[in-house]
Amino acid sequence: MEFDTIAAISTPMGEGAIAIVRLSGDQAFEIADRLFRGAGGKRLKDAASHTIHYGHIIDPKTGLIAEEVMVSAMKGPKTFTKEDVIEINCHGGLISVNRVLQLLLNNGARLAEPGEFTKRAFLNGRIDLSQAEAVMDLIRAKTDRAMNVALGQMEGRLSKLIQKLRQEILEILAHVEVNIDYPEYDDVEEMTHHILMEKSFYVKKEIEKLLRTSQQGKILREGLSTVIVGRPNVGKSSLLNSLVHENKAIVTDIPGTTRDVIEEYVNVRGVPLRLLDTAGIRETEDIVERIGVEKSRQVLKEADLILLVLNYSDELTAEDENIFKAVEGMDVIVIVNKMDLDQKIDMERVKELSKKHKLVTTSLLEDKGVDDLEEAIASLFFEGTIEAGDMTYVSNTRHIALLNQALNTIDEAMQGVEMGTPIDIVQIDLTRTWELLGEIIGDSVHESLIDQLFSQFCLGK
Ligand SMILES: Nc1nc2c(ncn2[C@@H]2O[C@H](COP(=O)(O)OP(=O)(O)OP(=O)(O)O)[C@@H](O)[C@H]2O)c(=O)[nH]1
Ligand SMILES: [Mg+2]
Repeated sequence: MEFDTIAAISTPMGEGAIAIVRLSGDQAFEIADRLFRGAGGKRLKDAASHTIHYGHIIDPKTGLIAEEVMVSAMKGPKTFTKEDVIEINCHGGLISVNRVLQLLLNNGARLAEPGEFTKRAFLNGRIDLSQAEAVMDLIRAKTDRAMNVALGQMEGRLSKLIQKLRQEILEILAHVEVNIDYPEYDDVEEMTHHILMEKSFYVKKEIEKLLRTSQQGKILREGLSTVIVGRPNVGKSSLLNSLVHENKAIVTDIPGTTRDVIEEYVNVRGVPLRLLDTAGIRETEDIVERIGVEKSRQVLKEADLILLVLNYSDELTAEDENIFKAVEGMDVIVIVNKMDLDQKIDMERVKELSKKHKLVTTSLLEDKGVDDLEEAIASLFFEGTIEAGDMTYVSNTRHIALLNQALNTIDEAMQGVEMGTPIDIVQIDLTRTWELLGEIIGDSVHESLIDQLFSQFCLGK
């Protein structure tokens, strides 16, 4: 395919040591050569591919030096977009990169839309749609695990699986075709029935397996939203600090220290957590604290996991009991903290309240019990549901929706066979399943969807 030549700043806006302006398209070398003056008058178009060159960007109108640069020259097809690509490394700083970009735009390049470089990689057949989406996930990954999932997807792990399933469906369709073309053979019908059920069952199971990973996939990508709650002064902020191994939250002996929700990302034994420390929940006259308490109640509702902290050296109060009520039915780990002090809490009552939850005891001051807590978090996450370490995770909402639809259509096909529905009706359901799976990797997707998907990317990617 032939496209015009696009340009964009590919590094984040702001000050940095270097910033990169990227050009992609047939004219990339020509346009760059209009502006670039290398040592000894060297032209980029004569340079060997995948080499880097020192020189200056000259404004052709004034003849003045606009910027001192290093230019990477990469000829297609072994580039990100499969097109000719030029990357101009400028000094970091808004003025300098913008100046270079402006000159490129004045000399034949067009400003790229968000995601247009990746879109070209897709349109030029270097990657499929799920791989392109993985590029975006990779940029947004907040945890190591999320990064690995995205990398796996970018390498095409999910694509291969989907292709395999589509191949299976094609084979089923071939049998159906035989049945339609040669209905006069009696045994054909029986055989088709058998093969159809067997293969469809396999495809269905595989889709279900993928869908089961989707919850974990989402968590791996965004982190398990984990909220630390409890009365003031029980040690919530101390808990956040000990889980992230850093003093991120202010800890004092004054009840009501934390006023706003504090957010930190941390990896606990392979489980990515988005950890939220909240203001201690209590009735209060202090207006700032009251807003904080209200926020605590709100984040509570959206949590995947609750760490409910109690004070061993204090009696249980009505507020503690209320917090238990508020988290009923959620995944909760109850933490009885300050074990180093004298007991005042009624442990029998705590155990009763924690019947459906995990219970650990800690002394955060003495750094005791944190291991047990980490263990409890990891086992909650990995218990039963998650399988081998490097399996393929589905984490993208668009993929999940398509897989769900594919599951429905294959179900309908199977029900049709069971009920003796005419085979050409079954064929329609099977074909639809094949198409839906194709949409995941970008076969048979509508152009407007492609535009919309890529527009979610950042500029210059
Ligand atoms: N003795 C003892 N003190 C602790 C322990 N954990 C925390 N503390 C102390 O308890 C006080 C309160 O700790 P924070 O972590 O600020 O408590 P919090 O729950 O965040 O309090 P608010 O933000 O006010 O709701 C501090 O003085 C901590 O040093 C513990 O295990 N033992
Ligand atoms: Mg606090």
